[in-house]
Amino acid sequence: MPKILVTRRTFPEAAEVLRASGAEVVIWEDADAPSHEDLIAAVADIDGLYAHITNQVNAEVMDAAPNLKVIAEFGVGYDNIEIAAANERGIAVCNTPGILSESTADEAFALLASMARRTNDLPAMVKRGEWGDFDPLGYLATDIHHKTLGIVGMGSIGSEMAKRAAGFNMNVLYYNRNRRDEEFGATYVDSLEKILERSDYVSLHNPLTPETTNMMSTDQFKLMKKSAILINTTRGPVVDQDALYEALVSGDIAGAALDVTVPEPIPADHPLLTLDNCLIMPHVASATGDTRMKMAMMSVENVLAGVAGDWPPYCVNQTEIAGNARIKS
Ligand code: 8YV
Repeated sequence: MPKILVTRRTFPEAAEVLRASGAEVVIWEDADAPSHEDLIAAVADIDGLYAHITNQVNAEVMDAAPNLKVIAEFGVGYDNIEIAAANERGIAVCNTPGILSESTADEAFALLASMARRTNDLPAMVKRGEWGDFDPLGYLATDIHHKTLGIVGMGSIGSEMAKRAAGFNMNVLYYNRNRRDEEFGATYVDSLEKILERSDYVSLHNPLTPETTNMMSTDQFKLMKKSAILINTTRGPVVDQDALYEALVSGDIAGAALDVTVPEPIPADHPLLTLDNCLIMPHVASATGDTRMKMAMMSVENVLAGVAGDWPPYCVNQTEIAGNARIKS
């Protein structure tokens, strides 16, 4: 009987499908995620790991799990998994692509709209009883329509962002490693620098890799318009937060909305939280009931296929491990 560890609580429907497979299923139900040491102890005899962003699944974890055939990440980003170590060991790594793109773009666009139309700071002012007499020059916001949105990373989520922006009559630019066949009305720009210079809003949708770590730092903020707003729904380390704080305080850019930070959760005394022109959400772009349920079911599909010795449907390293895959041995 294969054994599966799920590192966070999950939907009852997902747990039921896992258990109905006949596998032994251990679900980490604690309020806190397992520590690295807890994880190492818990993986000793597992065949499948249903993992979450809360844990780094590195070579040490993999070596503590000699039977591990498959790691199914709950999410499209799998930067918390040491993919080179998984490849070396023939462990299949899977994710949940596609199904969360629209929800994530919905949130990214909501952040853009909130910063533009000041639903971030003005309601707090009203609650403080500071709503003064009508003033034609008071509480001015920034338009969304006919402004330029720069999308960095035109994958599935970036494409959904472009579609939303088109509905708001925005001009949309995108920068991507390769020009896309389908552009959703957006115009390709061949460098990060150019898109930063031209955009009123910059929305990040590229994955976190060694190359994109601190991709947005002092030099990049200086290239942006002083009126520009940054939206980050990808991964915290893509933005150099100290440089962002400086840029927001000095006026190099006008505002930022972050769904992701370093670390997560961001400490309550973090300098970014003192700024009115910075909106921070607790990494919830995919967090709608419907989407999280789909992600859970896709993770279940992945982990069950792997422990049964089949290629999981959303395996990201099938080519890399084709010669040494544990699921086939
Ligand atoms: C998840 C995400 O909520 O898919 C991703 O990459 O960031 C989110 O959808 C997160 O990974 C939690 O595991």
